[in-house]
Amino acid sequence: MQKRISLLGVPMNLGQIYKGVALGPTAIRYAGVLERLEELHYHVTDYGDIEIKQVAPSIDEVCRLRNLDAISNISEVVASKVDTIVKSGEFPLTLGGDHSMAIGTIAGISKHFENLGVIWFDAHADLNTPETSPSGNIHGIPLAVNLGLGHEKLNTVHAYSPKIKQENIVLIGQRDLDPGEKELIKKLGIKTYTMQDIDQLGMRTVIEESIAYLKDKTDGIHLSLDLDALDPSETPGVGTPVEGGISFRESRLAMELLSESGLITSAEFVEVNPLLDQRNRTAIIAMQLITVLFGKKLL
Ligand code: HAR
Ligand code: MN
Ligand code: MN
Ligand code: MN
Repeated sequence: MQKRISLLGVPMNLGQIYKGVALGPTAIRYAGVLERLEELHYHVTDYGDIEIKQVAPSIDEVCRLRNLDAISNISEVVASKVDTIVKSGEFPLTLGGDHSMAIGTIAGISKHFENLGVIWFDAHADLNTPETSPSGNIHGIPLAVNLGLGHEKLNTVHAYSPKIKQENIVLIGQRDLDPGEKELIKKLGIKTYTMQDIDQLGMRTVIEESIAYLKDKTDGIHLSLDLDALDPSETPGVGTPVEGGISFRESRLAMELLSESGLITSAEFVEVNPLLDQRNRTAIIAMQLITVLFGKKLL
């Protein structure tokens, strides 16, 4: 794996209702992510946090999405910054912040790839469109946006669309899918490993199959890891917890296998909200998973 890492915080909190998710990047830094990566002999440049100006809450009158213009503008800033990082040859590691940040991160990354693969590790699919979103919360739509199926103001961030192809996506960990998302997954044939699939196959097979599925047709793989993929008993500090999730041990195994594959070219760890947490547990787990992704061994 690339020995130079760029760390970037995206304290985005406009994609859902809990303000405290803006403290996610700080919480993961306080858990010691930079020091742990340096111990693994990475050269880490911390670019700090993107500035997120707090705006008065708004709902678009036509599409009912919340904070649409603000998120569109911030996504442009995130995309430019991440684009610069990819150009510099460093590994972009972004910390969130709510999952709407993936509109900007993937916009900045995918420009540099013909066929970017995406692994979406999440209790949710984040595949609502403005039409199917039950909440109007933009953290529920970023994957649809990246397929060019969101709102135009989001689809066209960084001046191109779509960002990714449906056949280059793997979903892992889903257990809370809205009707429109289920329909879209089936219609587009998106490779999906729900919790039920993980229970039946085991995480090792799920990751091996995911790698085999993406390996030959992609020229890079972005890992988008939402901490709510894990069970809320282990990562309680998330805004939309869903029972029956992936264990820390299964997640660590997934990171080990992805690390060994050498195929991951960018990653983001999102939805950490220390104000909903106990003793920063969720950020500490995020930090631990990051170190395993970057090659930390138990022995
Ligand atoms: N599917 C629901 C919605 O669209 C909830 C989405 C929750 N999303 C996240 N990101 N936490 O995965 O509102
Ligand atoms: Mn998500
Ligand atoms: Mn591309
Ligand atoms: Mn989620």
